[in-house]
Amino acid sequence: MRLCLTVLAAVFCIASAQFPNGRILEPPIPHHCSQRVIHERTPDGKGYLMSWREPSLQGVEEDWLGARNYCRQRCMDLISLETSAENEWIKQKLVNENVKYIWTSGRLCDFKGCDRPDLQPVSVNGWFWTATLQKLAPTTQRDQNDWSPSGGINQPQPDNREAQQGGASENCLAVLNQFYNDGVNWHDVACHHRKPFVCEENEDLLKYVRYHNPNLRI
Ligand SMILES: [Ca+2]
Ligand SMILES: [Ca+2]
Repeated sequence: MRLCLTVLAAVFCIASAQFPNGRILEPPIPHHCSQRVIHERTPDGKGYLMSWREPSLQGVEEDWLGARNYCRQRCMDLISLETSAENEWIKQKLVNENVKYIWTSGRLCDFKGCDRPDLQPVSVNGWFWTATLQKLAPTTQRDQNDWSPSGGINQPQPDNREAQQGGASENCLAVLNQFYNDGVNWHDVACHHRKPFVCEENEDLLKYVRYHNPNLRI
């Protein structure tokens, strides 16, 4: 399977290859979309939900897929940090609100279709924002991303540390707040860890649900 190029396709077709353990990437649920909670809006009007501010999520942390699915059921997805402005904006929230870490939608391409020439080597060119299917800059372009210069074994991120130590591959992108006394910045982390998360409204999911539910206010 290739990386799906449209979000409507992505709603249904990435899941099987990405999550062989039977869990799926879930589609939006119209009534959850219409009742989605927005904690913050950026100047361009896009809405965000912070899991730690949501009373129904008190004490709840999710693994990467669980967090994505919570967001997607609400016509949102995990936050994608496409611009430096958005990155700095969310980092300031983590500092101000004393949040240790969050999941983002960033992921290393690690499934069927990732042998595409432009993704090679995958450890450098294979990171993308799953919410928008937009590639990140190569990990070697340190001024075009916010990977931490350090981590659990004092190596620049992404270091795939857990796999190096015999554990799971670190295929998901989290923002960590001084976890290794290394600032607030990006780390590759194994996707099974549970963390708070930030959802960002997803225009394509909103469009899709609006189109199929013309009478619902979304
Ligand atoms: Ca974004
Ligand atoms: Ca790491």
